[in-house]
Amino acid sequence: MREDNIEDTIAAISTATGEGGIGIVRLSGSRSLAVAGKIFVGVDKIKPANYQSYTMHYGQIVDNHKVVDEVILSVMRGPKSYTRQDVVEINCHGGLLSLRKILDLTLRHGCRLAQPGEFTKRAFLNGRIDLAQAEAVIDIIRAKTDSALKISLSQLNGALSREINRIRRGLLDILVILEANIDFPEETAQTQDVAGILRRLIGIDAQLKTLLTSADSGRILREGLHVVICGRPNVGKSSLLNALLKKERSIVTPVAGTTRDTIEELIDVKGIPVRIVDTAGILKPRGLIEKKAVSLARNQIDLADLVIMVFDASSKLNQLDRGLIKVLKNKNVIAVINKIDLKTRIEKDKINQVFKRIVLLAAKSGKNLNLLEDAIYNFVYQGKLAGPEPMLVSNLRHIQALRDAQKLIAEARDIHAEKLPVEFITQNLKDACVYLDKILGKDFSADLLDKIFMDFCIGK
Ligand SMILES: Nc1nc2c(ncn2[C@@H]2O[C@H](COP(=O)(O)OP(=O)(O)OP(=O)(O)O)[C@@H](O)[C@H]2O)c(=O)[nH]1
Ligand SMILES: [Mg+2]
Repeated sequence: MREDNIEDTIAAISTATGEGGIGIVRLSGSRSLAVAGKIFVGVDKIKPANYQSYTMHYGQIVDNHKVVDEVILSVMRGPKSYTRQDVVEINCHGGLLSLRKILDLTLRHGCRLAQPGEFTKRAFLNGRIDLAQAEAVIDIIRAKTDSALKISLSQLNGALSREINRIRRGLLDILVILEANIDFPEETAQTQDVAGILRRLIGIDAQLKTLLTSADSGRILREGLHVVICGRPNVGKSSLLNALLKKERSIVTPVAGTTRDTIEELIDVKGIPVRIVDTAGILKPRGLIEKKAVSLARNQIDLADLVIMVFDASSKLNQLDRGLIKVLKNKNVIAVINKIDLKTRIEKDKINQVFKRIVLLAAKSGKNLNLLEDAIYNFVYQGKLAGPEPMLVSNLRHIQALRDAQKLIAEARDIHAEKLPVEFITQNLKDACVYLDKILGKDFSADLLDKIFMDFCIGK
């Protein structure tokens, strides 16, 4: 059972552990200023209880007249604070001992140690931010690339919440019309409504689908795009990995069958985190090791978000190429025609018939490598460049709720198109609303909150 009474005044070290220039102990709750008054002596000789909001004060933390540290105290009075409660932040020296001693003093004078994420949870429970915004806080802390950070910031800003609210309002509008139709059927022009409501349902379905499309890119930006390089032996797969990595990671030799194990690396392609895997060339396996290597490569292909199939420009397509094309026909593939510095013999149009994304390059010299990076980037954004305010969903919980809502709306749309009585669809619309409410946290359980905030660090 979590101890998380919102009336308690809580305290925690809010900066990362380890040595740092400064460290922060944060307090939130009605007794924050009173506790500060017991441990802080400002050079201005004013009691913290009398400090104005948004002011900073230089002074000392003292324990029984003994100086613990020299600090700056910041005061943010509720409701205009992170948690909407009175918040005090003590900026002290960043050593663990100093931070621990100050935290300990606050606990001795009436604070309770904060649970993970409890400051942000209070911001949510006190209505300053909704649940989607609260979740964005942890994503910001964890973001690995610029793009991931951008999505999380826009989510914290409320971009996603505004879009969900807009869809929700659209649903409620339809429900109002439907309820009127049920209560006073003779007063509403039934025939006109069917077309009008159908149009609205189609619109909402489209809005949900747009959000879900963006979810694919969102998930990738959060978790990384899983890219697998494959191709027959000796086409230059390892050379391509090294070129993308800009270092000699994978062994390159003129001997076919050089790579036996799969090699995985994390790279940043124009802000997208990419987990890239080099595999053994797919060939007709002879020995046991080759068999194992080929089956490992095939497993990797099954797991990939995107496959880069490498061809050798200087030779004609052979049986191995054709076999692999067949395997990859229905996957997300970028075809790379490598070694364009050599005389070209490959039948490019045959590749073009199967794969719409083709890049010609030379891995050895790095020529046209940027075109491959562009192709990966465009694959993630489906050819659409992210707008000034990318409306991206990246959180799995949100994606699931949106999928559930969209399913219900699509079903309602089909039922309504059949001109069945409106009672048939009102429940769908209400349930879809509940799913949207879950994203925003209008409808939440203690369990859900525990699950979400458990992931946070203490002090946030
Ligand atoms: N001319 C030319 N040669 C290249 C290019 N890229 C790779 N090669 C050469 O092709 C040979 C094979 O390269 P690798 O990168 O080892 O090929 P691989 O596909 O990983 O081969 P396996 O691991 O054996 O399946 C090496 O001799 C490379 O130097 C290129 O762009 N131009
Ligand atoms: Mg190799």
